[in-house]
Amino acid sequence: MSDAPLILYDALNSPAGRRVRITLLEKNLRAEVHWLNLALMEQKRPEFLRINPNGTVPALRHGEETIFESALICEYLDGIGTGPRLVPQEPRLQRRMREWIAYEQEWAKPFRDAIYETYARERLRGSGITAEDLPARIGINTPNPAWLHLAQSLLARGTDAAVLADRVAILMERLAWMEEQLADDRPWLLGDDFSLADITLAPRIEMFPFIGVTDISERFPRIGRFMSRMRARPSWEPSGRMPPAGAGHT
Ligand SMILES: N[C@@H](CCC(=O)N[C@@H](CS)C(=O)NCC(=O)O)C(=O)O
Repeated sequence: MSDAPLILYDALNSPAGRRVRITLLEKNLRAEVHWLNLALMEQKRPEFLRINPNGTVPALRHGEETIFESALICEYLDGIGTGPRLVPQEPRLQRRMREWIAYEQEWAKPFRDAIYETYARERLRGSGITAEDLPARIGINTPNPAWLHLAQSLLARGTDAAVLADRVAILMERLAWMEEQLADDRPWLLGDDFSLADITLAPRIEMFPFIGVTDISERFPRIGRFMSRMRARPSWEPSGRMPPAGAGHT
């Protein structure tokens, strides 16, 4: 195993990034974090696309290794860190863990639409950037006009309440399955043992207030209890800490 430092590319309020931060803490590992400014499309810089061709955070560099996709990064960290395994050894449980990850990845899509209607738009507007500044501010990060157009459309119009309501309705439908799975009062998604399934779902559920849904625990009490257990873990609070001021994020 490389003894090179772990370098994490991450962004403020990224649920996918928080999975990696939780895993680092659970596995007694430390990483140097590079905070990218998603509003300014730093994740689309050509040099970052060589690390993650999908242009999203998180991504990890470890010596010669570069890894993208939060679940794959977390599996890698589980292999190199210390402490209880987060990927179960038993094939049946491993399959179920991957099913939870696939479940979340599917509803990350409507969630992303909802984020564009809410937090992403506010983040860009709140950054003080004007429509006139935008081509230059985005242009230093990416030559791809598609990303400028996306930012321009966010700045130009307000929230589409109908799109937001539809995406929230889809997300509530998806969460009903998770609530049903927890009917047997298991402490963690795979049963008694904490795993990457829990680390995958919890940071996403924590993001619902960002799209205006503040009553998840009332709508889904078992998910609410799952989140309370998650928040009680020593890795939860530090994994949500803000980057140091001036670290280039919004
Ligand atoms: N499936 C990916 C999702 C990554 C993702 O969507 N990251 C978001 C932040 S949570 C991002 O970088 N968004 C910026 C963009 O899409 O340009 C993973 O789990 O790593």
